[in-house]
Amino acid sequence: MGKGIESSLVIIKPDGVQRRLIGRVITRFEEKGLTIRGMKMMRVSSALAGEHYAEHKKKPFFKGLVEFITSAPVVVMVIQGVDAVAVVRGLVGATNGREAAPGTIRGDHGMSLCFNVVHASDSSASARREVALYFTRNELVGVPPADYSYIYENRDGSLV
Ligand code: 3AN
Repeated sequence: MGKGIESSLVIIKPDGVQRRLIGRVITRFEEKGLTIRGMKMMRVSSALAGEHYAEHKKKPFFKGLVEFITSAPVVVMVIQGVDAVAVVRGLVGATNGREAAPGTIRGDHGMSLCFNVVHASDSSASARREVALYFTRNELVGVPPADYSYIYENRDGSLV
């Protein structure tokens, strides 16, 4: 059963930005038929990184993860579509770039577990929490793209 229209938070991490992969990553989401509802380039503060990765606070890699995500600019996006959270995770691939399937963003562009090019929300609840951490309401656009009637058929989900 699908979940209907969802938004997912995607971050092109410092490695993706420094390696000039911004355009390629955005293209994957656009080509799929997903919609970008908000996007900005920013530097993540330690406080924001701590909140974002709160579930990993006790993990041995937490400090390195916060250092990495705050080390250089990132691009954050809100990506919308029917079942967007699962669809985006599928496009992104497994956490470790060496294990991620070819054809996924991580599978095609990464060799690392920590430097894995993108972050994507792992559930609808995480997505809501993460979107609210990075974006204010007025930074998100609400106009449905003109091509929706060619991307979705009526039975695909309740369209905005
Ligand atoms: P995902 O990003 O696939 O949801 P999570 O939520 O398990 O993966 O981990 C969040 C981030 O923490 C990953 N994107 C990765 O950068 C980093 N990470 C996860 N596990 C490890 C680990 N064992 N060692 C170093 N970094 C890790």
